[in-house]
This record gives sequence, structure tokens and C-alpha cells, in this order.
Amino acid sequence: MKLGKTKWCLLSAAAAAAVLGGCGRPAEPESEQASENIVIGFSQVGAESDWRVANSESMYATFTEEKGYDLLFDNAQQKPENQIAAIRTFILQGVDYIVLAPIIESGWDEILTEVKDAGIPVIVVDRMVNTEDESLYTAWVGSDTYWEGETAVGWLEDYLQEQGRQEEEISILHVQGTTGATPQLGRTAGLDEGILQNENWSLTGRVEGEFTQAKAYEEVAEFLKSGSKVDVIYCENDNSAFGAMQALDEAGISYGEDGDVIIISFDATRAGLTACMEGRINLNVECNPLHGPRVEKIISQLEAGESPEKHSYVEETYFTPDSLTPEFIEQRQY
Ligand code: GZL
Repeated sequence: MKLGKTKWCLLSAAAAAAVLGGCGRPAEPESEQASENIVIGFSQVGAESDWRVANSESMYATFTEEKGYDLLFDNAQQKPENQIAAIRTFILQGVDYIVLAPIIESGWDEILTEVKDAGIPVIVVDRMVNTEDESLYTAWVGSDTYWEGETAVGWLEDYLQEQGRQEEEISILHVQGTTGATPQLGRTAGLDEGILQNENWSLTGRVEGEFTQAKAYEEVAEFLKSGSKVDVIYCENDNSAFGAMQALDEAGISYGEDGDVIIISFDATRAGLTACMEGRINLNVECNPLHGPRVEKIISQLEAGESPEKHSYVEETYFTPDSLTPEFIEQRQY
């Protein structure tokens, strides 16, 4: 039975806590209450990075009760099976919309078919779902992560040229994000294309950093024990760049603008931009997490009976140390 906003009765706190499990927000007060609010079930990847925290904060800040929403937030803790369970719960609760930030691109047809059969629109945010049937979701909003990788490679080509190193054998250590996630696929494809186009570039190693500082640190520290030549470390997000830098510090290897190893990162979080401004990261490619307002625009269109764009890409840029000041970083929203 679809309860939705017309007759949404909030489950008692115990029941809500039981069905949602691991939910990031305290359950509603101990009572049933009717609500005219739009009820949104949000399945979030986890809290693996600064970017993800900012993404969640954007959703919380946008979908407030004062603005007429009830946001049911589920933190999947980077486990796809938790997302599927949370979505099934949202169906049982008869939410008005499901917002999905998929951990990986594969494995969505079955559960999204159940959602479609329940008549609940799905808005996919950030990463993509890989499906032949695009009717399984109403709209997607996020970044062009292949462009992000391509942009990083283009910058590296120019930078090496400026350094007079365009003929030098360049060894690249690649710290990948979560395998099968859109940003991993896109940023990796950009690098792979760059290595194909530059015959003096080679991949000295490829490790899985899972977009976290801890895993990247562990993997890079292990790799550095090999003593292999490393001229560039291509980190698929800021937190994995922090892990790589931590490993380089421990190994006594210099990096950044005045160091032996070039550090490339993605996300451009405040912490990542600060490291870039200080010259510890040579290039930081923006990946904007502030999707709350973008999702709200889609929901407003749907509420008004309009058809939103199927795929909306966020405009992004990139940063180098000379392009940053403390004032600029301070005014950034994430
Ligand atoms: C990017 C997003 C990635 C970020 C990471 O679209 O999915 O996941 O780059 C985050 O920081 O963990």
C-alpha cells in the first residue's frame, strides 16, 4: 500500500529503526502522524570520503521537514546488498521518491524493476547504474568522470612539456577508487587513454584505494617497498591522495611542486585544495558533491508534472597551486 505524502503515517520509532537499520538519522518521534510532506528514501553509498560527507550534508540541508520533506536516509556502508535491502524497505514504506547513489554500476535491474512496479520514481545521483532499460530510473545527475580523467591527463602532458620532460620515461602509480564505480571507470579510462597516447608513459603499478585514506595508504606503502620508479601518483580522489602522501612521507620520498613525485587528485574538497595550495598536490580536478539542490529541482519538476532532463552533468573545473588562495578555499561550500 503506497502511503506517500497524501497519507504518510510515520512508523513508530522502534519499527522505523528496525526496518531501516543503519539509518543515518534518528527515527521519528514515538507516534504515528499524518504528513503532507514529500517522503524521500535516500540510499547513500557510505561515509568513505570528505566528498561523500559533503554530498550527504547537501541532501540533509536540502530535504528538510520545514521545506516539506521527510528524508529517510540509509547509509549502505559501501555494501551494495545494503542498498538493495534499503530500497526494498523504502518500497514497503510507500515513499514518494527514491534517490539512489549507487556504489557500483552493476546489479540494479531486478531491484529497480520492483521499484518501477511499485510506481515510485527513482532519481540516480552521482554514480551511474548500468542498465539496458533506462525506464528503470527517471533522471540522473552527476559528473562526467571520463572528462575529469581526460582533463588530468591533458594537464600532465602540458606540465611535463613545461618541465622539459616530454621525452622522459614517466612511471605512473595508479591508485584506483572502488572497482566498478562510475568515477573509477571514468577516471581510469582517462588515464588509460593518456598512457596509450604517450608512448614514454608507463603504468608502474595499479592498486585499489577504494576512495579511502586508510586503504590507499596501505596499498601505496606496500608498493613503495618494491623500490619501483614512481614519477606520478594518480589518485582517484582526495582521501586516497592523503593516504599516498602519508606513505610517501614515511618512505622519505618528496612529492608535489618541489618534490620527486607528481601528485594528481580528484574531488577538490577543502582539504584537497589546501594541500594543492601548499604545493603538496600538483593538480586537483573538481568533482562537485552538492547534489541536494539539483535533486530537488528534479523532484519539483516531477511534482509539477514536468519531465526533467534524463541525464544532467555538473559543470566542473580543475585547480593547481598557483590558482588557489586561502580566501578562495574558505568560501568553497565543501
Ligand atoms: C565521485 C564520487 C566519488 C568521489 C569520492 O562521483 O562518487 O566517491 O570522487 C567518493 O571521494 O568517495
